[in-house]
Amino acid sequence: MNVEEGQTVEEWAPVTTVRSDKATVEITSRYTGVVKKVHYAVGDEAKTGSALIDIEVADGVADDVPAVSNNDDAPSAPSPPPPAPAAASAPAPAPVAAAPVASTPAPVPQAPAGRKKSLASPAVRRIAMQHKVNINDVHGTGRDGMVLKGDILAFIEGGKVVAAPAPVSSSALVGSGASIAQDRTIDIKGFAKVMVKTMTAATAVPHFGYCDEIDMTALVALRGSLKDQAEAAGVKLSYMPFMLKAASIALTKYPVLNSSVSADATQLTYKGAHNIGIAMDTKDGLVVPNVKNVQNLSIVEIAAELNRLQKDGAAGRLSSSDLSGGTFTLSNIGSIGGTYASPVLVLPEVCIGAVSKIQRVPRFGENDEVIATSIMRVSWSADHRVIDGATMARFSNVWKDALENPGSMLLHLR
Ligand code: CO6
Repeated sequence: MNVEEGQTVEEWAPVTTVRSDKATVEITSRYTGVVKKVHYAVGDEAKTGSALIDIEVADGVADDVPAVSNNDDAPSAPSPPPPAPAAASAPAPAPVAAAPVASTPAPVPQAPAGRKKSLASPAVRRIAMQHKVNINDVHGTGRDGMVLKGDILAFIEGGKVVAAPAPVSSSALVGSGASIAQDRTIDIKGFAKVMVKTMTAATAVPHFGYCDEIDMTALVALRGSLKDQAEAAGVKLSYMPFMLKAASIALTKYPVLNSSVSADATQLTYKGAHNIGIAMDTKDGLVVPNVKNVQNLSIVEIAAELNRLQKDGAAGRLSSSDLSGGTFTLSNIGSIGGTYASPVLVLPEVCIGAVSKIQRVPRFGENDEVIATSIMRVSWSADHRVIDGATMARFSNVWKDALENPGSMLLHLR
């Protein structure tokens, strides 16, 4: 919660962040007024349609501007507010666990009665809120006196306020290096709570594993020669875009691996789009956004979309669309380390692959000479109800061949 009882809150100011199993959504205030009641604590699960906070409006008539979120998943427009002094309530989104937010800003000073309200975008209001600046005190230099980000920063630099401390994520406790002096029990919340649900359901499906090693020597050289060029065009080019493209090529050949099984396991749907999910390690935990329609994208287009997802994932800004509709998943645990893994399916998908760190290791050449080779391992898991080992192995061979001979991917240029 960004607000506490007794605090003055401005219309559009961020009230809290909520998280569903599909997206993280910021809820902004519908009204300017005083927070009379906060209904949920950080980490609570809010019921759909229930009030998050009660706000007493200051001027006797509640504003009729609906709350919006910076996310596509904003709740629908609210019902008309009650007249003051009745309490007005912010809407609750779909079943959620609120995101952990540690710092609670101090009360924002109220604007003098009768003062004209400043114009500003929600993003600028958020910056003002974060820095405990009353936006009505800031001179707006934009059109019609609109307050811009620069106006807030200039106001702050004028020495009027002290910046609020950065919010601390609960995951900052994980791997912090601090030893635990005493046993401590915490609630499982946020993405971890979603993971409990999805992984428990997934392990009810019979998985089998299949592993292989890929000679990445040619791809390491190719990426090395293209990396700077891509970077000059504003795109960070890692190995993942090549792996996604290679997967799409192999899925075209073996479409059953891009299918989904109905909940009652009576139907199999072959998916037209190759929406390839990427397991992503974020400060809030594991998320799996997907790159849509990889079959229609060039490698640099895949890289650009991956860059965006990584940026949005880091900022906790992934949308419901980013997180849904996946048809196949890759997990690059090798960006952290490791050799082999046992990935768990992202239901209702039927296949997931985890790749290892690329390592320089000795291998024999045709004449038994020892060659320094860049090897990456892949560990596939598939739904054994509908996929058999031979299909998995054939698919993996096509994927491996594309990565070992990256020039062949030119044939699939879009
Ligand atoms: N080997 C060697 N070097 C690598 C590798 C591997 N596998 N992966 C990345 N890199 C390099 C990459 O090329 C970049 O190098 P430079 O461009 O030269 O700087 C660098 O490492 C950083 O890459 P980055 O991680 O930023 O980008 P990438 O596109 O490779 O990966 C990501 C994006 C979102 C997949 C990754 O950042 C990430 O979050 N990985 C963790 C995924 C994860 O947590 N998986 C676990 C899911 S649960 O699978 C599971 C079965 C269990 C273990």
